[in-house]
Amino acid sequence: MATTSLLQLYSSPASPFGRKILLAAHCLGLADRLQVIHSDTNDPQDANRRLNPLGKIPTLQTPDGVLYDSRVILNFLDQQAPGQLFSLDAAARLKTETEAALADGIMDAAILIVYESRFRPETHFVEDFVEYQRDKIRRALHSVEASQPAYGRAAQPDAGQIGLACALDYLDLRGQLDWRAEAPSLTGWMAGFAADVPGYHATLPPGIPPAPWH
Ligand SMILES: N[C@@H](CCC(=O)N[C@@H](CS)C(=O)NCC(=O)O)C(=O)O
Repeated sequence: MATTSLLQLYSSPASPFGRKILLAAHCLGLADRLQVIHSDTNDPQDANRRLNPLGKIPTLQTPDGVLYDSRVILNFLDQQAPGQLFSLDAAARLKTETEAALADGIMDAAILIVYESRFRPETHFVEDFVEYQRDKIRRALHSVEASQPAYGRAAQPDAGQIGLACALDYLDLRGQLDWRAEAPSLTGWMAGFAADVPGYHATLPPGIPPAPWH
């Protein structure tokens, strides 16, 4: 690693984007360099808001400055150990970045569904908006299912695979929809990922309902 200093990761245990960073750090053998600082994105006094004007998590404080969002932080981690999160081959890297963007899109839509009930009074809940977000998740899952996924990178998942595992577990945590019904092949994929990938169990969000792989 270019720096041996401690890096402060502002996140929360339920955040799928924050988990993505923790899981990537585990896979790269960098987890002991991360000091996780619990952040409450709703708290106006939260320290994260002084670092990241958007008030979103994850945010990473490095000796050279503050990094956000999770894609940028993944790039930073990749620079410490090039070739695993993203291929060294330019075309293969773009493919992985696109897969990672798809997983991020699932998480974005899933979070908007949660916020619909968290920030609006029940009488103003807009079911059409929630369904619009659910459709994004369904289409994304169908596109992954069409690729006949099978996990086969042992302890070295790429950024797209790390994102997908975090997205599926977040759907289980919050129950926005049943991804197994949309993409049945992903149950075998998750079992393989969970068995092989270091840090999978250690980074599971608290309160996630049981599944055969955890
Ligand atoms: N594009 C951002 C998305 C991060 C994000 O939406 N994080 C959520 C928590 S999982 C958050 O900070 N929400 C609070 C807010 O939107 O103000 C990333 O990749 O880091």
